Amino acid sequence: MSDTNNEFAEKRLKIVLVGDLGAGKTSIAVKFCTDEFTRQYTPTSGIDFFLKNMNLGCQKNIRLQLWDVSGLSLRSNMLDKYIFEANIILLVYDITNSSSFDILEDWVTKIRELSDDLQIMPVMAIVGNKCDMEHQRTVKRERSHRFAAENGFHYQDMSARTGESVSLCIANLAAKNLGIRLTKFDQDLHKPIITAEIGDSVDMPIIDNRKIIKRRPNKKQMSIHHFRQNLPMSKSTTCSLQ
Ligand SMILES: Nc1nc2c(ncn2[C@@H]2O[C@H](COP(=O)(O)OP(=O)(O)OP(=O)(O)O)[C@@H](O)[C@H]2O)c(=O)[nH]1
Ligand SMILES: [Mg+2]
Repeated sequence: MSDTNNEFAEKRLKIVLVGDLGAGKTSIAVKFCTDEFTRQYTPTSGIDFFLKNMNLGCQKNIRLQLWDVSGLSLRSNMLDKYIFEANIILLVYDITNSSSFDILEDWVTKIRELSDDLQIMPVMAIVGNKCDMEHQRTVKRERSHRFAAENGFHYQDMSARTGESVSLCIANLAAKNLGIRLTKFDQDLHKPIITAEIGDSVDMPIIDNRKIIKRRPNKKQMSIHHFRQNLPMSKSTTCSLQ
């Protein structure tokens, strides 16, 4: 097949999200696929599926299937089916809840047992979710980074609420899996436009090395349009009241 045809040939990746109840797996999948977030917690029963097409660098038409596994599935006899032929597994924990981090050890052990027969090992990443609540972090960074390094996994903090690093993390892992090199420009396309609710509990101390200062009291919403440094029109970060 010629390079041009190859560029448009559909590629599929199966991405499985696992981790404790309430860690934020569904919220990450929803944010990634629809750019929405809800505070309401509705536990996933069994498994949910999400689909998104994306372009990565010069590779068009990548079909990402997200398998959103319930936190209860650690003890389910369906888990082997859920992770079968996975290309990427995201092990999600909540940075404000230590037990959600501790239980990752059990998830890793179980997945390793079940992956024994697999021909291709999936790319695995530890995801520290809810990083918009940095002030309530109970799992030390060194601990989570060490755990990832000891197991040979990638590591990423993210927030399904603000969207920070959600798309970028998945794009980077997908690109790695497909052997695609992403330029800084490609990566910038996956950085979110972050919406902060002023006077609310969202804490975003540093975004792209720029400090965001919350002003209060103010009940209005502020959108922080986060212009990307490398785009032609991007010279600054602007804030606007809606
Ligand atoms: N502040 C904040 N809250 C979040 C974030 N992600 C998820 N939540 C909240 O955490 C709760 C649980 O999120 P879910 O995405 O349903 O958790 P889950 O991992 O899918 O849980 P199970 O389906 O039970 O396994 C919900 O109330 C979400 O609104 C985040 O990044 N920041
Ligand atoms: Mg869920």
